[in-house]
Amino acid sequence: MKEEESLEKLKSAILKGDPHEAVDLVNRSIKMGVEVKEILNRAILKSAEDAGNLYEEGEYFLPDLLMTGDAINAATEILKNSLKEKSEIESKGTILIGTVEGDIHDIGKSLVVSLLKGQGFDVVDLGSDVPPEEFLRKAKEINPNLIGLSGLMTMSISKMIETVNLLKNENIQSKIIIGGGILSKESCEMIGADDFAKDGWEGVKKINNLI
Ligand code: B12
Repeated sequence: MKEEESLEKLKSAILKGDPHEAVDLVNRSIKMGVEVKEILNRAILKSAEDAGNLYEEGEYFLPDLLMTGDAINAATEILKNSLKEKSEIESKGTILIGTVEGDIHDIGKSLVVSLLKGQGFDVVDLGSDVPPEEFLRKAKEINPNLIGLSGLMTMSISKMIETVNLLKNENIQSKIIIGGGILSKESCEMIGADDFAKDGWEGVKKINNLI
């Protein structure tokens, strides 16, 4: 099987919501020497986008989205180990991260966590559906160099604004980066964050610059 064919099959397996086939195809792609970033961008993120479009068009329903989510989760779980392997000994800084309140999407955020750990950061992951007060409480406790807020839904933007406002009003000095496909330069300015990222690699690059 060629690289292209393997990634095409992986996309179909995810869209079918078949975690076992997805895992098998990720392993096969890795064995073939396909880079982790290629597997993610060309197959996993692409199928997530396709599933989202099918959902918007009324072709997919919530159960389909759930099955796709399971397959994405299973596929990314294997990649996380490869992303973490490069871990350095000395810490580059501490990062507090979580998905904002009302939003349970956490697959992308967890990938970013793995990428950051692989880059040598200490990461404290608050999980998903995290209230602004929880970000504040933990920020006061660990004094992170940077706080990352994740959100995939349009309505998460207002929660990001609330969270950033609370952190700033309480004089938290950590840099703030927001991530998720819905974000733009304009929404980033509106939210009051220091920067935003549409994907994990861009995020890591920007975090390295911010810290
Ligand atoms: C899988 C999925 C689900 C799964 C989530 C499982 C899980 N544990 O996360 C389930 C089925 C549970 C789900 C539920 C819902 N979903 Co949904 N879901 C998706 C889907 C198909 C894929 C998301 C995904 O995992 N992508 C793969 C990961 C790897 O990519 P990512 O999350 O974008 O992350 C990358 C970047 O964004 C970035 N990043 C992410 N976070 C951060 C943070 C920082 C700090 C940085 C630097 C970078 C960064 O780096 C990551 C790696 O590159 C998207 C479609 C899409 N286009 O995104 C819809 C989508 C996000 N869902 C949507 C909706 C509407 C819902 C529901 C409301 C449906 C419903 N009727 O109940 C619920 C929401 C429930 C809630 N309260 O949160 C909409 C949101 C629309 C909008 N604009 O508001 C989307 C866009 C689908 C669509 N097109 O309509 N969903």
